[in-house]
Amino acid sequence: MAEPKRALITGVTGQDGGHLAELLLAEGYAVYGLVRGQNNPRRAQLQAEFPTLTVIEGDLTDPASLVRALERSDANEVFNLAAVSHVGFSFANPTLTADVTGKGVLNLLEAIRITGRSERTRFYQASTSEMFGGLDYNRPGNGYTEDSLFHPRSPYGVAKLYGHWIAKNYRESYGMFISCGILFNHEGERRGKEFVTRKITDAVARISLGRQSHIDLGNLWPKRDWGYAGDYVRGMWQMLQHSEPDDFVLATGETHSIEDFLTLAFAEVGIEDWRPYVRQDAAQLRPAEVDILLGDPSKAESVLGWRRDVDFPGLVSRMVAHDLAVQSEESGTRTP
Ligand code: NAP
Ligand code: F7E
Repeated sequence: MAEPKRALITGVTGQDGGHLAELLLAEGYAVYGLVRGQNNPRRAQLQAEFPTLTVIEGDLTDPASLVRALERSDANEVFNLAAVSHVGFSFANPTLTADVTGKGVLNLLEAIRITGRSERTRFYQASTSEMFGGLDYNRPGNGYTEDSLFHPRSPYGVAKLYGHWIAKNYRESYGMFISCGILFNHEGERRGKEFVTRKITDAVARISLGRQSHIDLGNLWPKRDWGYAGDYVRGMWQMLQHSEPDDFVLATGETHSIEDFLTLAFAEVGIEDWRPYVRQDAAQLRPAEVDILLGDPSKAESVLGWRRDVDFPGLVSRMVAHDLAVQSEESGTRTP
């Protein structure tokens, strides 16, 4: 019987890490997940959900821990999902963001090289639409492609651009199998509540159950190309199964404002006018905003056969349904 493929996921405790672990375990992989910190609160949750996943302790800023993680997992496929990933947080923590989201990529690539794994390891780098910037003089037209101009608008976007280019450089310099997925916003039940979509669906559920009065938000006009995370991790995996390493945009080809998201989310609980429930919170404003993001996934669709199953209304609907179920259960357990 053939040996199972072995995958190492960094950022396994994050949104995409959970979806990807689920997919790879279902595909029969032996899955290893890098978990940071001496007492990470998400570790127990991860092990409860995926008992067959092997946790390896390590941190993208600690090169020796990455060497050990590669030696222990002996992974054929490495998915680098770990990052400081919140754009607002990156403005307040720019050096940390550069160290983890930027230089962390280099640390992991070097660890692959110095352990002699360059030729037998396929590497996925989690690049992002935040590299495009989406502002007046670099607007998306019919959608950003793999060849569009980059103009990042945050320490996060700048750090990701370094990660993107160092990954491409290692592909070109050392012939390594490295693919970069330029992923537009993707959301779902596993999304952190620090991101606007989940913050809204969590609040909508609480408001409808009388457990919260309003929601504090920043800018409501920015537009994003929002897809479902489960569809996007399938695309990541497809990139590493392809015959050649390359860069691919994953997006829906549609863009919607935060106001659009609010309208659909509140409608799910029968509230037609969301305005009385939303307050402006200056603390959520960023020093520079990304006005509009829209991606063109044609290359991934034609070369990889990637497609998305969940559309924008379907995404909002499943997130609200999930948060309603979570909140109802919590209310239930508190009822005497
Ligand atoms: P996420 O939920 O914020 O997860 C980030 C992960 O990185 C967490 O597991 C976190 O661990 C880990 N991490 C942070 N600092 C670390 C460090 N120093 N060493 C090791 N691990 C560390 O992010 P996501 O939404 O799943 O996104 C996955 C990747 O795709 C990220 O690189 C993100 O920047 C990128 N991306 C995301 C989107 C999107 O819309 N979701 C779009 C484009 C690109 P803890 O649990 O310990 O904090
Ligand atoms: O903000 C506005 C905010 O934090 C979306 C990350 O996964 O996708 C994500 O980055 C928009 C922005 O996501 C609040 O100003 C208003 O215009 O949900 P977000 P993001 O910044 O687009 C990209 C592709 C990534 O790569 C990142 O890792 O919503 N906004 N009010 C708010 N945003 C937040 N978080 N909270 C608010 O209260």
